[in-house]
Amino acid sequence: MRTQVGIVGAGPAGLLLSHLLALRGIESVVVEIRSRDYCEARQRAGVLEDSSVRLLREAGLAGRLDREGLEHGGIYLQFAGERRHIDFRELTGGRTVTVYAQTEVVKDLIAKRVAAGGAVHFEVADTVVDHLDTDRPVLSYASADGARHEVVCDAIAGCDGFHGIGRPAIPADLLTVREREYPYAWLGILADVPPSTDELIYSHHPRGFALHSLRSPTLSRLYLQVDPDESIGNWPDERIWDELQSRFELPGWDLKQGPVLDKGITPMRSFVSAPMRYGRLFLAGDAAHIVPPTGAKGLNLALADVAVLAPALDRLLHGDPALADAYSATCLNRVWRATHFSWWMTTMLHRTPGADPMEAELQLAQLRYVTTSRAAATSLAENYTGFPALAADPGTAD
Ligand code: RFL
Ligand code: PHB
Repeated sequence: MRTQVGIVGAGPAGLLLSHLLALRGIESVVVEIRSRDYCEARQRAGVLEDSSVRLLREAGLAGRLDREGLEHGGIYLQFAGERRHIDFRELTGGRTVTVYAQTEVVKDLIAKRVAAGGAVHFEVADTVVDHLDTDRPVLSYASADGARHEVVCDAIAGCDGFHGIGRPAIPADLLTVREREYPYAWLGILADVPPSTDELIYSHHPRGFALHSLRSPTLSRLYLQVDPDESIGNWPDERIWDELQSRFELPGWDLKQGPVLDKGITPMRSFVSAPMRYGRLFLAGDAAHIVPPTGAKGLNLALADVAVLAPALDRLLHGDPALADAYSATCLNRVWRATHFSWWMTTMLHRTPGADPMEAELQLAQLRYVTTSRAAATSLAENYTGFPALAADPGTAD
C-alpha cells in the first residue's frame, strides 16, 4: 500500500492532522489501537483556547462546537476563604476560552474523516514505523482481522500519545528529555448535575487543590488533588463529595451534588522530548510532551503542533523542506511556554506534601499578588487563553 502521510494515533492530534492534510489535497492513513467507541468515550480535557477554536472553525470543524461550546471570559481562583475572579476579556482585550470536551472534538473529527472517505483504521495491533531516515518511511500494522499491512509513505506522524511507539522509534541518544513528576495526582469525576458555577473554580486549600469544571449546562466535571499512589477503590462517591464540599466551601455558596457517571485518577507530570523530528518521522501532541492539566494546555498544544505540521508537510512533499526543518523549534517554543505556565499554576495551587510553613506562605503571597496586581493577572490571562496566539496561517506562526 502507498499513501503520502502515515499517521499513528486517532487522538485529537492525529485526526486533526489527517483533516488539515486532506484540505491541502494530501492523502493520509490513520491507524489506532483502540476502538472507535473507546476513543469517543475517553474522558479528558475540556478547555479550548481561542486560537484552538479559531483553528477548528477555519478548518470547517466547528458546527457543533459553535452551537454547544460554552464561551468563558475568565476563571475564579479561591484561597484563604475568598474567591477572586480573573477577567480574561478585560485583561487581554477580549480573549476567551471555550468549554467543549475533548471527547466531542474527537467525535467531530472522526465523523468528518469518515464522511470524507478518509482511511482511519481502528483496533490495529503491533504498529511499527521503519526506514525513518529515508524518503520512503514505512508504517506497518496488523488490522483487526489479523492481516498484516505495510504502508509506504512520504512522511510519518507519531501522534500516538505518551505511551506510543513513535518516540521510542527515535534513537535514544538523539533525544533530550526533560521530565518532572509531581508528588500528587488528580481524581476526576463526571457528575450528572448542573454546574454550581458560571466559570471554572481553581481552589487552593489546606486539604489540597480542587477544580470545578463543567461539560454542559447539565454535566459537571470536578477534580481533587490526591496522593500519587492513591487507589480509586478508596474513594466511594460520598467521600469524594465530602472532600469537594470542604475544599470549595464558601459562605453563601452551595456545591450541588449528583450521580457520578465516571471517575478516575491521573498522575501529574511535565515531560518534553526534543527534537520532535527524526528524518521523516514527526512527533505531535502528547507523543512529544506532557503537561500537568492545571493550565488546561495539553489538548491545545496537540492541536497547535499539527497546525504547524500540516503546512510543513505540504511544503516538504512539494520539495521545500524549510518549514519541516523549522517544525521542532517552532513547536518547542510554544511547548516550553505552556510547560512553564502549567508548572507555575500547578505549584501555586496544590498543597505540596511535606512542605514547610514558609512554602505555604509563599504560595498564598503569589495567589494574593495574581489576584490584586493587574500586571500579574494579565500574565495569567494571556497564558491561559493561549500564548503565543496561533497565527491565521499556522505555517507562519511565530
Ligand atoms: P492522545 O489523545 O493520547 O491520542 C493518542 C492516540 O494514539 C493511540 N495509540 C496508538 N495507535 C496506534 N498504534 C499505537 N502503537 C498506539 N499507541 C497509542 C492512542 O490509543 C490514542 O488514541 O494524544 P494527542 O492526540 O496528542 O492529544 C493530547 C491530549 O489527549 C492531552 O494532551 C489532553 O487530554 C490533556 N488534558 C487537557 N488538555 C487541555 O488542553 N485542556 C484540559 O482541560 C485538559 N485536561 C487533560 C485534562 C488530560 C487528562 N488526562 C486524563 C490525561 C484532564 C485530564 C484528566
Ligand atoms: C476539564 O474540564 O477537564 C479541565 C479544565 C481545566 C483544567 C483541567 C481540566 O485546567
